[in-house]
Order: sequence, then C-alpha cells, then structure tokens
Amino acid sequence: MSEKILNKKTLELLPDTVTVPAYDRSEVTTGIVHLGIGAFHRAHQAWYTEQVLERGARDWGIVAASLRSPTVRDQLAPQDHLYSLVEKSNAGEEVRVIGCVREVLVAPENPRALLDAMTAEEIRIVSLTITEKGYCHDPASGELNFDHPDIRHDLANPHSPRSALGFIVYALQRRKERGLPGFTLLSCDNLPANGKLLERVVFALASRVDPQLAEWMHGNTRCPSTMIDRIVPATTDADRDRLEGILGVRDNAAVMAEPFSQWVIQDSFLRGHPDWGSVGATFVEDVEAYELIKLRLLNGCHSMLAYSGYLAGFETIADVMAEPAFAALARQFLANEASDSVAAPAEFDLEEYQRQLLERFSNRALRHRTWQIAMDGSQKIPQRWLGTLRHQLQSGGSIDLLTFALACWIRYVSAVDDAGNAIEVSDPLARQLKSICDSCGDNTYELATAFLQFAPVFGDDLQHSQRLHSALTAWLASLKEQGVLPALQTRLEE
Ligand code: CS2
Repeated sequence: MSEKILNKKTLELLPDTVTVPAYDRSEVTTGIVHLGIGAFHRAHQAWYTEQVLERGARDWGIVAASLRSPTVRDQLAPQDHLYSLVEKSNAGEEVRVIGCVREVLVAPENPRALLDAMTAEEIRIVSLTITEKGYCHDPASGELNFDHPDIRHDLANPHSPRSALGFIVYALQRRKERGLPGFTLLSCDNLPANGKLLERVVFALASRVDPQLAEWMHGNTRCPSTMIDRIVPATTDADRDRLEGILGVRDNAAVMAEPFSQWVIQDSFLRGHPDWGSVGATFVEDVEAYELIKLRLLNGCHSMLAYSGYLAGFETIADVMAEPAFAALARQFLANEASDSVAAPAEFDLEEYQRQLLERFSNRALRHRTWQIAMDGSQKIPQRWLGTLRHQLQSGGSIDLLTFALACWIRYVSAVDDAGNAIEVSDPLARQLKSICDSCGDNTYELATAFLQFAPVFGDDLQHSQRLHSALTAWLASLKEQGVLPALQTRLEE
C-alpha cells in the first residue's frame, strides 16, 4: 500500500488521465451548507457544483456537515477535503478529483460550530441529503412526528440540536435575531415533493419553538423540490485499493458512481443559486411529475429487485438482473404497473427511460448491493410502491407485481432468507416489523392482515381492500412454499 494520501501536495503526482481542479481553490468562498455528507452528495450535488466552479464561479464553495459520525470528516480533513469521484460502467472508468468541499463539521462533536456556520451571512443555500428517516416524519401521513426522540431532544436543547430540522430552525432563529436574511432549503432526498415535505416539517417545528419565527420564515425561506438521480453504491475497501493502483496515492474518501446523472430542480430560490443549469441540471416550474416517475419506476423497481433478489441469494443488483426471471420482472413492472400510474411531461420519453433503467441496473462494474437498497424499507415503500398500488386499485389495473414485491419485503423483515439464514435488517421500525411476523407465524392470511393494518407504512386505507389482501396472501403463501425464484418463474410461465 502506498504511504502517500491524496491531498493538495500529491495532486500533481496523479496521472494525466485523472481530471483535477483547474481553478484556484484558495479563491473560493462558501455559499452552501450541506447537511449529510454521504457518498450521494459527493457524487451528485458536489459534482455539479464543482463544474460550476470550473466555469468561473467562486462564491459557491460547500461547508458540509455530518449529523452522526466523524468518519467522512476523518477521511477528508487529512486530504485537504479532496476526493475522487470514479464513474464506473461496463465500458471502463473515469476518475475526477473534486475540490468544492471546504470543510466538514461533525454536528454531535460541536453543534455550535454548525449553527455558527449556518448563521454566516454568505450562506444562501442549506442543502440536505439526510435520507428518508432524517425528516422525522410519519411516512404514511408526511406530518412531523413530535414524539420522535430527536425532535423531543431538539425542543429541549436549542443550543445543541441533533436533527437536521433542529439545526435549520435554530439557525434561522439566530439569523432573524441578528437581522440577517434567511436561506433556501434544498432537499435532495428521494421523497415525493421533498421541498414541500421539508417545508411542512420545518414549519411545524418552528411554530412550536416560536410562532413569530415561523411567521418570519414565510418571507425568509424557500423550499424548492428536486428530483435527484444517480446510482451511488457504498464504497468498499476493494474499490479504494483498486483506485490506489490508478492514482498512485491512497484516497480514503473516494466515491463510486454510474456515469448517468440527473437533477431536476424547482426554480424557486431566495438568494440565488450556482449556475447548475449550465452543467446539466434542469430548472423547471414543477418537479412533481419527474419525481413521481423516478420514485415509482427507478426506486420502485430497485426496491423490488433488492428484496426479491436478496432473498434468492443475490448480492448485487447486476447479479439479480443477470437472472432472466428477474430481468423479466423488472421489464414487466416498469412497462405495466409502474408506468400506468404516472403522467410523463410532454418532452419525456417514458419508453426510452425504461430502456435506460434496465441498462443502468445491469451495470456490472457498480456492484450495488441488494442489502444496501433493502435498508429502511418502512421509510421508502410508501412513496416507491404504495402510491402506485393505490392508483392501480382505484383504476382496476394490475397489482400482481406490486403485491409480489410487498410479499418479498414482508419475508425480508421476518429476518430469515429463503435458505434459512438470518438477515440483518436495518430499518428504524425493524423490531415492530419482526414482531408482526413472529406473532403471525405461518398463517399467511393473518400476516397479510397484520401488515396492511400497520398504519405507519400503509396508512388506514389499504387494509380495506379485499383484492389487495387476497393477492398479498396468495404471494406470501407461494413464496413460503416455493421460495422467491421458483415462485416468480411459475408466475412468468402462466
Ligand atoms: C436506491 C437509491 O438505496 C436505494 O434505496 O434505490 O439510492 C437509488 O440508487 C438512487 O435513488 C438513484 O438515484
């Protein structure tokens, strides 16, 4: 292993094939505080922002924060906050070193430092990738959950909040007190109408903290919605080792992504934004149609392949897609149930989109683990499957593959796979979900009833559909009797 790590000094040792920042990083000032510096942010919004800096902008550097662990800060700080983005495809890979991140703060270590950063006058945008559960909402209703432990903590501790929402509300309160303008809140998480959701939960918390603050926020914040898309698997040690062979230096903060990237942004900002439109993002008046298509087709299909593929013993999405029955499942789901429920904007070619998705899921270079996508199902399923399901129930369309997916998820959260091995289920509601499974034992009828009555995920309407209940019970029974792959193969032969 090389002893050198990627940083300002070693940048010049990199091979010519690697793109490095061509602008002077010392001229850049901060315009954005980003909450949640995971791999996705580094491969998506930071990559767009980097290209804007390359085109001459200097006032949109990023100060990022981790709301939980110091890992990313500890990786980036010794590297002068430089990291590589590796675009991987079946055709090969391209490496670019990104320089737009200026600092990483670790909120639990020093909440005040993050509040200070968010209170700086030059901050015009606070963007977020905090995953679905970071919104502290009830996934079925979209309302802020005031019983959430982080929200209770934040209401009691205005100087040391824990949740992204707490940081936002108390930073805005300080800005108001100091006579500073507010900022735009830019949600970049996979949730429908993510800006509206963020607005709803932030205003709910602010009203509880101080109604006058909420009043002030009406004129001093904007919450545009966005559709974000790029497949970014978690980086592994094998990825870092291979990259070291290319760079000649170690990069502990590297991120891997597919070449494809898309960002559709509602054009509603308080104090400007980087010219992301000049580097491939699209600004529109209304993002909703794009969001629904992406969530219901890409993410809906992804989750379906993740649960079913994991149970059948496949490690990555590309492995799942290499099995003809799963490839057929994906094709049929996209073409029928998922597409039935969306209305594509005039310029949008839905068939081409589906073709691209199948190709993207088959990218063997990415090694995107089914287990990773299967995480947090209780927070993802409402927007990925249940909107589609409600649409199909109302219109009398097919629900066959959606109920197959639901049955797979239920088997998954029972925490035992088709071969009898334990599954490490990572989900904030894992305990409740497992206890539903345990209390129903082998009775698939009761299992379907108990799940459809689980309001945090299914709301209170779906339990009344007899059609849904029968279809789900039938799939649960055939998964139990045959296992996922044979059950699917039998269905496809019908
Ligand atoms: C995936 C997404 O992990 C998941 O749940 O479905 O992260 C997916 O890769 C992205 O939304 C693609 O844009």
